[in-house]
Amino acid sequence: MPDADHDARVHEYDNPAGGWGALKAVNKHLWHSGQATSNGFSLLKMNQPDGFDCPGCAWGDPKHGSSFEFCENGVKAITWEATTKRVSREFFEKHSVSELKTWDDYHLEDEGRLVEPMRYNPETDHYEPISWDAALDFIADELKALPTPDDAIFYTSGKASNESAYVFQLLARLYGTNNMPDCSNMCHEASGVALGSALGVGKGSTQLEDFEKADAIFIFGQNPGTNHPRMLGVLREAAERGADIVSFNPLKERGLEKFQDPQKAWEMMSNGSHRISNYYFRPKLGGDMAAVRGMAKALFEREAAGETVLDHDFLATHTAFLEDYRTRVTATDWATLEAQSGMSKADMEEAAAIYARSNATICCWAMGITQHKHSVITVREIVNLLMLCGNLGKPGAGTAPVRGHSNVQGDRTMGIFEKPSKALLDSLENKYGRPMPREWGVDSVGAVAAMRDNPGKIFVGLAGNFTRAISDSVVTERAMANCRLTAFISTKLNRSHLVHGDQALILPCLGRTEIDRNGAGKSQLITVEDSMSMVHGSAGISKPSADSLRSEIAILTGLAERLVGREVVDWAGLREDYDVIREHIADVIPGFHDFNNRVRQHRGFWLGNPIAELTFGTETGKAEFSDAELPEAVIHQQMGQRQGWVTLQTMRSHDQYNTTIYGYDDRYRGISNGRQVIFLNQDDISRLGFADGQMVNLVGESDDGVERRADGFKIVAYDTPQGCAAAYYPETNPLIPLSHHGDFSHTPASKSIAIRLEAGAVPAA
Ligand SMILES: Nc1nc2c(c(=O)[nH]1)N[C@H]1C(S)=C(S)[C@@H](COP(=O)(O)OP(=O)(O)OC[C@H]3O[C@@H](n4cnc5c(=O)[nH]c(N)nc54)[C@H](O)[C@@H]3O)O[C@H]1N2
Ligand SMILES: Nc1nc2c(c(=O)[nH]1)N[C@H]1C(S)=C(S)[C@@H](COP(=O)(O)OP(=O)(O)OC[C@H]3O[C@@H](n4cnc5c(=O)[nH]c(N)nc54)[C@H](O)[C@@H]3O)O[C@H]1N2
Ligand SMILES: [Mo]
Repeated sequence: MPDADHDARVHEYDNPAGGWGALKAVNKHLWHSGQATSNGFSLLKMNQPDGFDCPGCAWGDPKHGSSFEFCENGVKAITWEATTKRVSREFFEKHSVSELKTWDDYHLEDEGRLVEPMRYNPETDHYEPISWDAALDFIADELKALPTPDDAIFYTSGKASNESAYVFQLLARLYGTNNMPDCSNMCHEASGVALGSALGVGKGSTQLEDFEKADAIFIFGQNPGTNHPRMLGVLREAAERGADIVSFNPLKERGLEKFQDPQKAWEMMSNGSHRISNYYFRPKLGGDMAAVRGMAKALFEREAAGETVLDHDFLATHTAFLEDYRTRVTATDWATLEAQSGMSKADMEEAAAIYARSNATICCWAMGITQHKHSVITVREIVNLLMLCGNLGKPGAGTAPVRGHSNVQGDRTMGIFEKPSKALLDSLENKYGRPMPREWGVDSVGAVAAMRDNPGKIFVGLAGNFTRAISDSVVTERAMANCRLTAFISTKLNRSHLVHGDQALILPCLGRTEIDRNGAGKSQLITVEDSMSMVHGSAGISKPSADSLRSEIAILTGLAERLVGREVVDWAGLREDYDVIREHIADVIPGFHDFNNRVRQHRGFWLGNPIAELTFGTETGKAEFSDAELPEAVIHQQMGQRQGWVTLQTMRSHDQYNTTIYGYDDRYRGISNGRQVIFLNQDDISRLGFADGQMVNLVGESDDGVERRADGFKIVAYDTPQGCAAAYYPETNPLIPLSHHGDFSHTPASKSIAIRLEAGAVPAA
């Protein structure tokens, strides 16, 4: 779907992140929603104890005090959901599915909220209304007709609440499968795998309070100015009290440079700002493992020269395999580290010196680390670094994998996982007295491969836009079309509804901002878990967009009644009172005792983390060093050997939430009115024989016979390291082969894609 209507413009943007630019954008989005006043009121209830959890990112809420935190992108998330526009049955009557397939992501979602269940009619190629009962009967009958439950796939996006996620995994497992891929498979999976193997728990170890105590905060591969804007306030406070903020990013992201706090009147009036990072390192794509290893090498060298920089007590008491690691690092020469990281030895030594002088260090990271082939061993390397100076289990220090979707971490805690632990399955069996499936299921990449290779499957999506979010769009779309049924529980129309199986259903649900009332009229509470393992409640405050909408839980329990019956679980009881779901959770999931009371305490409760007590659930009972070898060559080195090729990272613009596109601007990077741009280093543009502003087509690898391309991109000369290109996701997903994913994590390697450029059509004047 090349976007012919938009021609991106490029301009200088020197302003800080936040500030007046953010206020202006908020104003625009409030008006676009069609209900500026009530949405303005809603904002005051966002992330408040008696309000709803921001449906944006998973950054934590403070435990103390009031926290009206201004966040431009939080505003976009709520105004996008709380719009006055509706996708009615007349809309579907007017537009065939084939026609809608030619629309871009922005225009599909901008039509407004879905209002009633719809079923695809292959004869007319239109979606047509269907009653809730008929829709749920239909899915249940289709699922029952499958030869084996393992022919069904139940996908979850991280927007789903703890209660929805718990009910969804329960219905899937009672039905008989662990095929539960989720968006985490495309996101922080590598963090979970790496942290689990190094420390015994797959979650971060820091709390928000730790950011107030850290001497140094390292930020690898994350763009908080756009994706976690509330983090900027915390970073700014840290910078103000003199902590070192050290960024590692190939791009100079504005939010990591300077921030104007819209809540500080004086700063706004004087148009001032505060700097965020005082050190900014620019590795090449995929170069972080080498960069961190270089830091470790510098520390070992200083020790060998007689200095004491390591925390010897910590290392002796709490860690295992240090000597294997030291041997590996010492044997790695600086030239290799420089070539692979794209950083100089002096830079790595400087980063090590900042680290060594800090008494408490936090390492944050996000997609720039996890979406590579060698992501798991890169996360392990970051943990290695933290261990060297004892930065685990003490205030102001630890790991901070900054999560994406507002409840992606909670969904996993609730058991949404294709590789469930024995403990979880035993606990479910104990509670429900039924055998649980023991064989592991498919993850996101595995689901596409399964649907591609074996027609006749059923795909049920709880939130999200799977078809658009996963890699290899052409292959994925063919795989979805192979299904006998695709069904999505959604708030907005997206491409996953249009690339359908033989049969297809859209099941529209309430959003998080809306009041969810039970049969007796009582408003219900849901809960979420943020990146810092804080669990808190969320209750909508606005009137539902349509009376015909159902809550996710009403839809899921309705399906469960039909599919697995009422004998094992009183699904109606769960539906009528989510407190009852929480009682089930308290019985099955560790850490949730007395759930209903604790979640109603001011700002909820902390699930705890054994690492805070220096307890490690590993085989050795200690924090384990990884002595993994560096990859032989990372992707930018491989592309350097191939004439005409560069490495592409796919990232978010400031005007999008994953596949939800709010607009065509990327303010901080100076782009407006278009998304089809490719950021390239000027040397690469010249070397490849193109010109700044020229239109090109992007071509990916096709050695398996699949043609991979994305057409109609404008070249933008940009300050990015040589050989390292950047463009927005999801338009670039057709370029990523399904098999190009992280070792041990299966996360599509969305930040290291091999591409070449072809001259494209010249745009009409
Ligand atoms: N407004 C908004 N908020 C969001 C989202 C959204 O789309 N919009 N998405 C949510 C979700 S699900 C997630 S997972 C998070 C994503 O949050 P981020 O991880 O911040 O998302 P990306 O835009 O993918 O940004 C990746 C950053 O890593 C850098 N990078 C890329 N490759 C490398 C590398 O090899 N090394 C280093 N050091 N840096 C690299 C890029 O230049 C970019 O700054 O945000 C969440 N919050
Ligand atoms: N190339 C590339 N691909 C990537 C990434 C990348 O950086 N590069 N990032 C990956 C990452 S980190 C992630 S997390 C995935 C995201 O993958 P997903 O989570 O599957 O995608 P989203 O775009 O967040 O889903 C948007 C849709 O969710 C539905 N929705 C919104 N709110 C609600 C709600 O409250 N309830 C329900 N039931 N539905 C709702 C709406 O219909 C909307 O259209 O994409 C991944 N894909
Ligand atoms: Mo994500």
